[in-house]
Amino acid sequence: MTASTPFNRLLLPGAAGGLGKVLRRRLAPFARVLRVSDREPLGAPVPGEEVVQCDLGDRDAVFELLEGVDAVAHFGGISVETRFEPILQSNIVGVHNLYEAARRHGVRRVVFASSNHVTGFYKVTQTLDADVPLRPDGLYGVSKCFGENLSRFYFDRYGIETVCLRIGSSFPEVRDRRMLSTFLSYDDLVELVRCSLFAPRAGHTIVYGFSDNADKWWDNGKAEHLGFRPRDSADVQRARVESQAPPPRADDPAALYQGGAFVKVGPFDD
Ligand code: NAI
Ligand code: 15L
Repeated sequence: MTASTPFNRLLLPGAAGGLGKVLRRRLAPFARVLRVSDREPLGAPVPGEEVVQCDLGDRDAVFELLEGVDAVAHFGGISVETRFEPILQSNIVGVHNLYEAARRHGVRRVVFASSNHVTGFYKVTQTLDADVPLRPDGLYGVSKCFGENLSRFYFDRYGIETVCLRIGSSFPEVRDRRMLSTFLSYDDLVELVRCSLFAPRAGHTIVYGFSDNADKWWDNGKAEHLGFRPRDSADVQRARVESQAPPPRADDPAALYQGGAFVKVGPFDD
């Protein structure tokens, strides 16, 4: 499979989300049919699209969703720290439903939107690679650890390839000082997804998703085979960001740890 031989049917769960809306527009050339899905309404399909409204927590619906699909770019789920119940349904039960359906339908490759929050309790002074022990910074991060481990199992046991994208912060622009390290531009996100879908050999790969920012926390040396080369950088927005707010207190946990404000959220169920 190369970029010149697109997939027959590529599935995009999470198509109504912030990143899903971007990918819905930009992944179309990668497949004969782009099947977009979310539990929220998605509007009418454009030519070359199929639209399926589906909750990932519904096992039978997810089984149907994967019918005829040969690759998945999975961007659906809870994307912030919150109570355990919604995280359980969307990011744990939902991801299990997705992989079981992928196995039964013979899907070959999944690109899984993991998160930097699987290692959010490392200090900002540390440089991490794909092999560091996980240190999630909340229940959301723990659920992404589950997705990474589940996808490892489905590769070792069933041969379904997955590229886990430990995305930093992918937004239209750099919003704060932390994002000077974590920023992933939309163009670089699309390129990372393209590389992850079409690399001749993916196996089970973990890659951090960040642009060519000067202040780096992550080392993607173990994902060289994807061929991902970011072209953008947060640094062109540095002056604006630094003028907007003073530096945080050095003893603020949100400044000490890579997970930023996520390390201070919760608990929820007291
Ligand atoms: P988002 O919250 O804007 O979009 C997530 C989408 O998933 C929503 O449209 C929501 O309706 C859908 N969803 C949630 N639970 C569902 C369920 N049970 N069934 C079906 N659909 C469900 O999040 P965003 O920013 O677009 O992120 C997309 C993915 O990338 C998420 O998995 C997130 O964890 C991950 N990610 C995003 C980062 C970013 O900077 N935007 C950073 C790290 C990871
Ligand atoms: C994430 O995992 C979230 O989905 C996203 O909304 C951002 O908060 C991002 O991490 C981040 O760390 O900036």
